[in-house]
Amino acid sequence: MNKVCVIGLGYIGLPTATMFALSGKDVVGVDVNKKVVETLNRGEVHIEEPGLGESFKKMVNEKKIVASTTPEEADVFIIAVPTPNKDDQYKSCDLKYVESATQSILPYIKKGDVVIVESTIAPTTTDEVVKPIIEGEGFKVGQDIFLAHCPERVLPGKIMEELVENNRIVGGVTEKCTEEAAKIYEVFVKGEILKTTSKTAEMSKLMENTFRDVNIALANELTKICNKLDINSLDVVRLANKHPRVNIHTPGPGVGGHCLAVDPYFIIEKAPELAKIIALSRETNNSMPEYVVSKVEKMLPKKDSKVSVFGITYKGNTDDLRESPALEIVEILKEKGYNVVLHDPHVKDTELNLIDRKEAVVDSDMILILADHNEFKDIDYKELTKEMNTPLIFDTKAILKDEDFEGSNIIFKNLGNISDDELQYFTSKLVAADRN
Ligand code: SAJ
Repeated sequence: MNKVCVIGLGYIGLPTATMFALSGKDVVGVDVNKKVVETLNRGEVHIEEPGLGESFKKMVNEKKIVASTTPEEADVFIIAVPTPNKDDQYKSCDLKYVESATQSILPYIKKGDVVIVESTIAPTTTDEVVKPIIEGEGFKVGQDIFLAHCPERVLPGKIMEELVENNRIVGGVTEKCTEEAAKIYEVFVKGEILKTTSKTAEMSKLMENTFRDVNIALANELTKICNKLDINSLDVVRLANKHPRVNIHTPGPGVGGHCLAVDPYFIIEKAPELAKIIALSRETNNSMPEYVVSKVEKMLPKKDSKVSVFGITYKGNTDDLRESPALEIVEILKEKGYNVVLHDPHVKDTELNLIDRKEAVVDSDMILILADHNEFKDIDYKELTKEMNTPLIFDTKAILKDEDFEGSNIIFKNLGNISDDELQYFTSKLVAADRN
């Protein structure tokens, strides 16, 4: 194996292409976006990922990697294109990019080549969708062409490191396909290479993220039940997790990002009558933004109150806004008439009108924490809340503690202490204060 052709130069394809070049292979990276190809051929990268830029530039200078809008003949073809949700009933896996990427390599593949799909796909897609496209060209998969699904499982921010260190699932359409694909990853993977079938590989990848989604849903459901029964759910999570075999996840304002909020639907679409817990978990996690807003409404019955949102990303310490439940909460609050201002030290977007922390809290009625950025953990809230109309903090990410506010005039709420009883008492006090 000397030459690798990578289709799709995004968050996964570009680091993967760079990794093969660093390992001494000749690489051609293909992307439909001409601008991206031009940028890359100048030695610059269009995505932010630690360690990627320098390595890529070096490989371009050494002519080990080149970007192009069309594929070239190679020994290995790697497909790393997006697979979004479709707009249909099940939010099923949209394979249009995987299909067109496969079509695009047909004129360039030859006997003995290996084709690998890294994109996240619904179970059985490699067998039922990709294989027929290749065989339609007269090749026999398993004899002429070796086809496998090798899902990516790396964490943005640590991709260059995790591509090498993580264990890698390699699932071939036939045993020979698995063996041939495994050899490709042995070039740079230091983790274990886990050999299996393509459909087992597809399902394993999806279940990793589904496992997490279902567990978060359980925590979110627990919170709703506890708030009805006047029990602190965060205390329940903390105490139950003292058991050696229990790991209840953390309740929050919802589940975002490009994986947990997307992948479970690819399982549901294949067996909707059976995927009950998975579907219900999606529903539960999707209900959290409305739930958070309903609690804000109880705390701030006056619909023109000012709400200062701290953190709009889908999780802490990232600038990633994809599927962010925080943005959904902001939208619903605005629709209801609240005066919502946004503060997020990680996001650069100017269209969102982000403002700094101090400005955000002036005359505010609530600080609403929606992302667990480290910056929010060490703020002197006693000082900050002085500028507020009501010194009320609602922390939906459980980053602050009740003890932090003992003896202060700050009213501190989190998902654990907003039971129906608590809030009834709380609002009656607020209304009384307003009458005076
Ligand atoms: N969240 C909670 N409660 C928790 C944990 C997370 O509400 O206890 C929320 C987060 O705030 C966020 C969402 O869930 O909105 C997802 O965050 P995450 O950190 O669980 O996951 P991702 O999407 O950033 O990354 C996941 C990872 N998968 C697993 O941990 C099984 C990562 O390893 C994968 O590489 C990535 O998906 C992927 O590409 O599949």
